[in-house]
Amino acid sequence: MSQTWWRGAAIYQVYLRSFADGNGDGAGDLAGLRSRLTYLKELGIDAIWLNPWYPSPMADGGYDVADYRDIEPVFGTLAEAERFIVEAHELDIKVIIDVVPNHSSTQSAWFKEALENPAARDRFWFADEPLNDWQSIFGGSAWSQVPDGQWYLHLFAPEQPDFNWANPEVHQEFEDVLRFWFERGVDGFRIDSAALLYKSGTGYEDLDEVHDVYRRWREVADEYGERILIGEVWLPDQERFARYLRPDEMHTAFNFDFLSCAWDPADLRRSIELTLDTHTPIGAPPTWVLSNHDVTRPVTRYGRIDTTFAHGGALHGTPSDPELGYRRARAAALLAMALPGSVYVYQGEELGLPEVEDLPNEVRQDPMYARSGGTNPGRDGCRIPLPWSGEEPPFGFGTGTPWLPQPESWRKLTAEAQRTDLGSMLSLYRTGLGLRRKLLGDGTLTWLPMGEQVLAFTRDSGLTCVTNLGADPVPLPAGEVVLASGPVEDGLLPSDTTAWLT
Ligand code: TEU
Repeated sequence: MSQTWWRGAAIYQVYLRSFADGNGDGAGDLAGLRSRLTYLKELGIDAIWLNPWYPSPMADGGYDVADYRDIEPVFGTLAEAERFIVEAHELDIKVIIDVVPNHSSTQSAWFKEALENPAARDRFWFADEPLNDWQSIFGGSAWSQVPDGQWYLHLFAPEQPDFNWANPEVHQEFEDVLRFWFERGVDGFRIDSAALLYKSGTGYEDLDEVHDVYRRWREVADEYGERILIGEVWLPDQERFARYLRPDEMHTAFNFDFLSCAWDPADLRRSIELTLDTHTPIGAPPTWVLSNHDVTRPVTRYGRIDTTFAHGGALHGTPSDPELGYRRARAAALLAMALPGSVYVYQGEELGLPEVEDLPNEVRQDPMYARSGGTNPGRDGCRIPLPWSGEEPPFGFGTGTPWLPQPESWRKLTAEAQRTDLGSMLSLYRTGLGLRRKLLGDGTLTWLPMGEQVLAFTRDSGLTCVTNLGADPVPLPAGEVVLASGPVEDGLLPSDTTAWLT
């Protein structure tokens, strides 16, 4: 791969707990992932991003990290993680791991020390009374009290105390953590809640000081050669967003504008143009993201009347037409893959899994559900263990009972069932990612005028991508159709369909 593999990479997100279970305890693990690496190779991806794999009480699915230098025993061991990195590299697959610098776990050594010794509290935000009326992003107050009467800040769950980034010890700690994993061969970090680290009297989002942290992290990454930093930066202000991607900060950041965008030609065009306009001047490659472990699965979202992604589960359970959603998700996948920059595939997207919206409340584990008093269903519905094979749960996920129940209807969606079906979502992803490797990736695009309902552009390689978002079929431009998300007959592209032409 080229020196700058990350500029045009296809990155597959592994939510380890739900990927594949190698030891039969009902939770995914490194053994399961290692046994499925050839599946990922055949899918045609360049890199894997893993959600946090560190020891964790799992109050927030592993985003409550108790030890940044080890592996959660449910997932495996540090030695196994090292073997996994080597095996992925042997297949020419890069490994990106999650780092969580905004907050820790109440079970971390530092927080336990702070509880025992009030003189050791400066690594967190402790105070005699709540310093403000901030609400936790998961609901309820952002302040909780410890037995001796002091309060500490947690922007997320009470089990996730926020670090105090005004303390140089915190900086030192995270630079050491980055080195620890770079030395073990990881190719990059996805930085959780990256804009939230600093707090002031006025707020916590996107304070200017945060950029000093990433400048320093970039220096550390650069010491190890081609290693990358990817930011989770949810900021509507594109000028502020772009600051994180200056040449001496992060390499890329997730495109949440595109992820949240409605299935609408004008909205999508606006989002794509905004993205290109934001990234081009700073020379950072855009990213194209349709889903992740925090948001509604595209098959379900695109089948609704309101096709945007809404926070707080606002659209949960609203009617969704499964066939319409599936067709649009296929078209969206080829559109995202054809755009210049890197593309993300969240596990199960390639199988066309829907959001599971009818989970019994008693099995829900996401803290959003309990913290919101049940008004927000939380994110469990996009984190259901993957269906690999067979006719009934656990669908080859492992031998134990999966930690969240899988719908019976997923027998049609297993990787095994889709592997040999040329019309399946899996085949579309495999062919699309394969062609993308040869013809697409980084670069620019040129729009083709095909009317308001159609998004059409040509890439430097000569590949043309046409998406029809109108109700009626449209004639395709001249060229050979090399891939389409739906049936193309007599040179006509149906509604909600994408075609690639050379
Ligand atoms: O998410 C950050 C974040 O702001 C989320 O709360 C987001 O707004 C929400 O999930 C959208 O539905 C990151 C992780 O991706 C998430 O899984 C963690 O729960 C969170 O940080 C805390 O670590």
